[in-house]
Amino acid sequence: MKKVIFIGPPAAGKTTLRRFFFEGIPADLLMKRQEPPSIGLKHEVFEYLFMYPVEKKKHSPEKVPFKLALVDTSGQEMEKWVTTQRKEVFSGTDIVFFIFDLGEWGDPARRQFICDYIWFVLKTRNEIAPSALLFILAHKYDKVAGKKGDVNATRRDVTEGIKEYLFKKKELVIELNVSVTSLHKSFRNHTFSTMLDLITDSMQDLMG
Ligand SMILES: Nc1nc2c(ncn2[C@@H]2O[C@H](COP(=O)(O)OP(=O)(O)O)[C@@H](O)[C@H]2O)c(=O)[nH]1
Ligand SMILES: [Mg+2]
Repeated sequence: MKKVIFIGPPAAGKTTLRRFFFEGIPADLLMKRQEPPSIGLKHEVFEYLFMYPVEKKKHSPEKVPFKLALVDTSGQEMEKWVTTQRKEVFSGTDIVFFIFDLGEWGDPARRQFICDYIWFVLKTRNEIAPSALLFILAHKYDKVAGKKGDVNATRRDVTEGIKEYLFKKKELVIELNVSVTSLHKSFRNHTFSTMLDLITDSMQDLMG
């Protein structure tokens, strides 16, 4: 059983992405639905089966059972979140998706919070699940895209911003895997294939 976690600040879009990607619920329907935000550390677990296309020499598609855990934490709780729940969430994890709202990236205080959160995730990953892969999703690109939006420029800006923060504040030099996503009409196909590529590539690596 593989374990995937979706982690990040509340309202980043984790639940929506889960339903869009794993449950095939139309994005328009998801974006219309206003669910009350959950308060406090929320840890939900879902079980899925992931399938691969038939390979030449094999007769049936490969199936990989995996567990998806969704974790929300707000600022104050991150500090408190140090013992049992941290272990429960990270132990045995194969893939970590860190999801944040790009609409917050322009605000220096929120940007710092996001970078701190990533640092916390990296630190916890290193202690509890050092071989887990980390993928950062800079989500809700539609909020910042504008008319001449350039996904790659945004991706570079976010990647460099996080790396610079980790270097300056934490003396950490690290390569990061950042993808820009959105469920807006014009980006949802890109988002779906980005997530599919990240998951299939890493599942294949994990299966050896
Ligand atoms: N503009 C925009 N809003 C989104 C997108 N994805 C999700 N949302 C909205 O963001 C809000 C929070 O989403 P949710 O999945 O509940 O966040 P979670 O707390 O991380 O699970 C909801 O109102 C969603 O409709 C997106 O790509 N663009
Ligand atoms: Mg949620």
